[in-house]
Amino acid sequence: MRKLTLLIERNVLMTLIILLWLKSVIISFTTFQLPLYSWFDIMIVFINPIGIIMIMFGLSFFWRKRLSPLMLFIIYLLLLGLLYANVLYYRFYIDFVTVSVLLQLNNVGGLGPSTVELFSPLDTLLFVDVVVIGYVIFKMNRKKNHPVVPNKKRYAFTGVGLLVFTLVIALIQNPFLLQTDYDREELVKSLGLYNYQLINIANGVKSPVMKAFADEADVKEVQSYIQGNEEKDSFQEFGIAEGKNVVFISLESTQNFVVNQKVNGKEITPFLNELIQDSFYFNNIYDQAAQGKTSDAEFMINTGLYPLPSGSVFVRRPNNEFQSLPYILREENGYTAAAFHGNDASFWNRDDMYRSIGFDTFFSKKDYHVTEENSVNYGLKDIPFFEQSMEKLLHLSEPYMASFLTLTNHFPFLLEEEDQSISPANTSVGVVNRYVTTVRYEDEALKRFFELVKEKDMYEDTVFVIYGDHYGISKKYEAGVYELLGQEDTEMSHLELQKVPVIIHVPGQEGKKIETVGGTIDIHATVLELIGVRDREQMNFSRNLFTRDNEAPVVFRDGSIVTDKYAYVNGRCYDKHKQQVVESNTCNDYLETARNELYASDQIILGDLFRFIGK
Ligand code: GP9
Ligand code: MN
Repeated sequence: MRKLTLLIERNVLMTLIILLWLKSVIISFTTFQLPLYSWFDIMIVFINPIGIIMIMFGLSFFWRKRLSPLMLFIIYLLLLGLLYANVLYYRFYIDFVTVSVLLQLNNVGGLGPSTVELFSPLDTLLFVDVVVIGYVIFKMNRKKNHPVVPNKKRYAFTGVGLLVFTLVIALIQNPFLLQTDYDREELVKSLGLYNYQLINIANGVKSPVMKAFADEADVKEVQSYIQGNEEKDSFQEFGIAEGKNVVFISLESTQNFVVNQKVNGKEITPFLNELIQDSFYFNNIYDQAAQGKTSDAEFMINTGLYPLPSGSVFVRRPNNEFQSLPYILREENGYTAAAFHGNDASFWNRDDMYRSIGFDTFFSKKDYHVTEENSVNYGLKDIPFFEQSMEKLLHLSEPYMASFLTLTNHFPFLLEEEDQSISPANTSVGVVNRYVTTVRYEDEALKRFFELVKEKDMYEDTVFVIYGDHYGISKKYEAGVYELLGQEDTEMSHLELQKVPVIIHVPGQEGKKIETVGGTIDIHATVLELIGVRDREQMNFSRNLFTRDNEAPVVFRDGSIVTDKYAYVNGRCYDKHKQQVVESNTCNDYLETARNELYASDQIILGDLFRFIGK
């Protein structure tokens, strides 16, 4: 032991560099699922943390002749803390921490009830050395034992050299790396976690000034990427919902696999299954929400823009001008707009953002009678939520657009036994087993809502747009879904699970299953066309699902895409039907569309470009 402490004392800088490097590499291979397909990729992961780690430690001695072991230790702890924060975050979201996510924690309550579940006993291994090193450093500090710093020039040269080397190699491998910095997995693979965090901080600093520098010329540039100005195709259903009230219902965490799926011989969603018989049922719609979860889905539907690469637009840009559904419908057809939600008004910053989106009224938790008995998990249970909403709905001035957010089917999917009308599934994953019961509860709530709407004679004049807001079962728990469905866990079956149901029910219309491939963002244009609104000068990326070209890629926020035939995910191009990796050139055009659209959408949001052309 004495020998070890002496050894550390003499080589304290080297020891800390090696320890942090080792930990970073081990975590990169064991916790992060990086797209590593060759020995070269693996070698890069070994090399990329060293330069930046050296530079970070080097900060401690540039203004001193002797090393401050305490300072080194503090830097070590901070970097280790950052690494561990990413481990925990990644376990749940399969994503890396961004500055925006940290800033919005108070809007969304952090990881909530799930945090404890994210710890693993093995994590202690990451910290055992801290005790030993801490002890040595404490002793060194007391004895004022400050070793001389290494040759600063040589040290800086090596550190910066390794950093530049890492960057050059990364750019040779992927010339679009910095342009597509929303692809965090690719960034972390190529540059390492710490360099990724630096880029992230730089973006955090850059984005507030983008608004100040934006002008009308940006509008022209952005418009050149937009398909919305193209000639619109005619289709039979155009305008069938003209003048009708439009009710949007966001189904919390509801994935398409539950539709028509049985568990122990019982349908999970009997009401939805019946409803889709008389509705337009879009069964190939992918969840495009990003870190803003429900709020991202709301944002896409209301504006036809993509979510931001990090954080939620609701939190980051609540005071922008938007060309959103409430404004468009008010201007074109004199609609009013109201939002209904049984959670706090400030969650996801909705109270501010709903004003910018153009809602006239927002009924939130404070407008409902919420007790311990009628709430669970995040707030009011869906059945009392719909029941109590009816009075409010009845008093809206028509035609209206009403937006309901359900809540009960939220992770970790808690529900008292008396509310469970289907038994939990019996897979090896508890989260999935419970999910079945909360989805069924949500289905019962929908059924109740339709009963009430019919009772109050509001059914005939209304169009119902019902959609799953985003996935509910994260990758971490997906094994349970594969058990339930009897499927294998492959890249393509994971992609398939990213589908959410989209159901548009127009009373009196015959049902139709529409298999076009699309995404949540397309709900915006689809609804407008059904209401008969077109020929507006528009600046968004939504495509009408009735006429959508299957060749147009559905773009995910990390830059991956899917079409009816191909998918580009995790750095590889797939033929979906053959379930095979194909030549990556096959996906190039789609990826270019993705880059252009994501870039233009970010410009619109971060530059607040609608202020130049009006709502
Ligand atoms: C809560 C609702 C659900 O208000 O937004 O939470 P989310 O799915 O966004 O985490
Ligand atoms: Mn949600």
